[in-house]
Amino acid sequence: MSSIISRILELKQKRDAIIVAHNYQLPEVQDIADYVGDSLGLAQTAAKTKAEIILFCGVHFMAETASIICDDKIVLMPDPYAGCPLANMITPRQLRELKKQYPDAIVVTYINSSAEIKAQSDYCCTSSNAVKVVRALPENKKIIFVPDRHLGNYILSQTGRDMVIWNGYCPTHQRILSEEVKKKKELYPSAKVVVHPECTSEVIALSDKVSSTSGILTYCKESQGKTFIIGTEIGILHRLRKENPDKVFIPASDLSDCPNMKLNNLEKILWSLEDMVYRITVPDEIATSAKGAIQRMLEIK
Ligand code: CIZ
Repeated sequence: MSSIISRILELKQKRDAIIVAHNYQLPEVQDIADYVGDSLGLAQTAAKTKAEIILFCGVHFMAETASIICDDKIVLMPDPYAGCPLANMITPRQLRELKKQYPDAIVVTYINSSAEIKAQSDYCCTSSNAVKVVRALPENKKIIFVPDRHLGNYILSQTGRDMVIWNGYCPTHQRILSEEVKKKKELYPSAKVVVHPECTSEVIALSDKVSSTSGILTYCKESQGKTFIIGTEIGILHRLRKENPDKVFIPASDLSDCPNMKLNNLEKILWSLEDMVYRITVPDEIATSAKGAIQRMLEIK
């Protein structure tokens, strides 16, 4: 074991910390984590832990969500600059103005958003439950969906609901081009194409399965298929290959690499535990309203 890993494990015990890592993190970060998953799974794991400190390896909105759900714990991020461009594509003022334009609409917000945006929302959703959340809302109601236009359009295609969709997008998923997916399909004709709903509608149209990261992992594990073309952030390939050594996983694009997700590394994890930085907190008033939107989502069965 490398000295950096043994020092992290030693400090983790001393500080009473757990390390949780998103499915898009660097392989060595995933391998050292106590739990690897999607943002909601990570926040729920954090909420259940008895550890005092949660070292959250992901991007800022994910650590914020953990801090909202587990307000009695210390949430640390190894790199405070690991932000999310999609979450930054709508500001609280812009959402306030949109709500004024459609005062009767129900606001559904993707988990990839800041705490302030969640606080102004009626419901939160993740990529795994977005369609279910929207289907559960009264049919006569208009729905404002923020901030991801691709996930919004995917929900619209599945539900046919009256939706106002914000024009945000994830730059990493936007880089997955339908032309590239077509070429990969020609190279691997028996492969299943499995994509994330943050992909463009052209890419989604070429897929066999559209799913969140946890859904992608489950689908590939349970499928009889042997080869899969994966349309999401390439960090997920590590877990897919580790959990399915007899299957072949091909990235839909080599460019779908999120630079923010890759800011966390072993050195920064060690420094974070040494110096107890960088603490993520959310002001009480914002946290209480944001928690309401998250709880209403969790109540939808
Ligand atoms: O909720 C998450 O963690 C994100 C951003 C994607 C996914 O599908 O897991």
